[in-house]
Amino acid sequence: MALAIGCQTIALWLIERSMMFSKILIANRGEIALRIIRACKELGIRTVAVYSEADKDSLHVRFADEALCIGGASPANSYLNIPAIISAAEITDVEAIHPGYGFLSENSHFAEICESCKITFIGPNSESMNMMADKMTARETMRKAGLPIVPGSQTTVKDKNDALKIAHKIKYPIIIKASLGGGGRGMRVCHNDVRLISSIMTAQAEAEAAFGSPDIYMEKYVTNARHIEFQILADSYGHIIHLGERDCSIQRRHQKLLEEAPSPALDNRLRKKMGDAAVRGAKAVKYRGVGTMEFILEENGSFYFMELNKRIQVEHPVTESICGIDLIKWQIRVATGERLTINQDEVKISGASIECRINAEDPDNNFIPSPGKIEELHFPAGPNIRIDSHAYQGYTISPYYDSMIAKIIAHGKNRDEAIKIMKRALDELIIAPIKTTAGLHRKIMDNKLFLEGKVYTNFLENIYGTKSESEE
Ligand code: MV4
Repeated sequence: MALAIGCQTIALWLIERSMMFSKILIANRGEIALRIIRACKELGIRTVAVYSEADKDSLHVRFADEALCIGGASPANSYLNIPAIISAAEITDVEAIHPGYGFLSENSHFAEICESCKITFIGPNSESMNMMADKMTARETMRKAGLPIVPGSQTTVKDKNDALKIAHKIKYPIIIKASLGGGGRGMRVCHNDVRLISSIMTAQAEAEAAFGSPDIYMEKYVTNARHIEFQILADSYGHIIHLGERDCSIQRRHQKLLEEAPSPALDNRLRKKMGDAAVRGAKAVKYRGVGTMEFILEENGSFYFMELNKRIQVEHPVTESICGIDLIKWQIRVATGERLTINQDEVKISGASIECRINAEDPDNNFIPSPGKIEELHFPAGPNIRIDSHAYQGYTISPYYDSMIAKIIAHGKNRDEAIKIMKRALDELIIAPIKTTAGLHRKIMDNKLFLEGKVYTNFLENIYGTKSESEE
C-alpha cells in the first residue's frame, strides 16, 4: 500500500514537473517585473520582458532573457496595450503571461483574451473574476458565504430620495462607493443629509468618468478602522490556505505607505476567526492563485469584508519574510496546475516584518511627485533587510508611472526588533537629489502611537494634521 501510494506520488510529481512553463512574458515594469524575473530564474523558466520607450534603460529589460518594446511611454500605449502585449507573446512563443500588479492584472477581458490565445494568464480564472465583478455582487457573494459585511444598500442608489431613505435606515456616517470602484477610488464619506444630497450626483458622474458606470451604493461608515488583509494561496483543486494577515492602516489617499505583519491589533483568537473567514470567502468564489481578502477592523474587534484583490500585491514581501514562502513561485506553480503541498497547520509565522515604501514624492509638500535622475544612491543591507527595487545610481524616475523607488523590508524576531532594524536601514539609505518619503518613515519609526501599534487609517493626520481625500 505504501509503495503504491509512493509510485502514484512519483507519477504525479513527474506529470506536474513536466507541466512547468518553459517561458513566460511579464506584462509589467519596475520592481515587480524584476521580482518575477528572479522567481522565474530560480524555477528555470525563461523570461520575456516588454517595455515602453520610456523604460528602455530599465533593469527588467536587461535581466530578462528577451525584451520587446511595445509602445510609447503612456501606459495606454504600452503596459495597457493588449494587442501589442498579445503580439509580443505570440512572437516570442511564451506559454504564460504574468501581469504583476496594477496595469492589466485584474482585467478579466485581458485574462479571457489570453485564454482564447492558449496563453495561461497567471491569475485567477475568469469565473471567480466575474463572481466579484462589481462590489455589490462581491458583497452579496460574501454575505451568502457567511462573512460579516457592513450594513448598506442592497441595490445601486437611484437618486437623492433613494439615498436619503437608505441613510436614515443605516444612520450617519455613511460612505458612498462606486460599484466598479476599488482600492478606495471614488469614495465619499457623508455625515448629514446636506452633504449626502450634494454628493450623490457628483459621485455618480465621477463613477461614470472613472469606471464607465455611474452605479454607486452606500454603506455605514466605520470610523477608527484598521485595514487588515489576509494573504490567500489556492491551487486549482480547491485547496485554499491563508498566510496570515498584513496591517496596512498607514495610508495616504488610499496609497499604502507602510505595511506590517503580523498586525499588532490581532490576537491568535481573532487571527483564526478572520483567517477562517478569509478562506471561506475565497472558497465561495472557487479562487485560484494568490489573492488578498481585505477587511476593516473596528476597535471592538468587529471586522467586515471589504474587497478581494485578485493579484499579487506590492506588500507581498512582508508575508514572504514571516512565512518563509515564495509567493511568486507558488503563484506560477499553481497556474501550471501544480498542487499546493502546504496545509494550513503547516503555515508557521515567525517574527515580525515591516515594509516601508520609498516613493519619489515630497511628504513636506503635499506628497507632490518628485521624478528625476537619481545622482546618488545607496541601499541599506545587512542582516534581516530585503530591498525590492528597480532603481540604480543614474536611473531616472519617470513621471509617467507610479513613483515608488524601493521597498525596504525589515524582519525581526518580534515587532520591536523589526522597528530597530528598519530604523538603522533608513539611516543607511541615500537617495539624492530627488525628494523621497524616507524622512517620513524615519518620523513614523519614532512615533509613539506607531511604537505602541495603535495605528488607524487616519494615522497620518497625527503627523501632518491633514485630512485624507474621502474624509474632507
Ligand atoms: C470603508 C471604510 C469604512 N467604512 N468602508 C478604503 C479602501 C477600500 N478597499 C475600502 N476602504 C474603506 N472602506 C466602510 N463602510 C474605510 C475604508 C478605508 C479608508 C477610508 C477613508 C480614508 C482612508 C481609508 C483607509 C483604509 C480604508
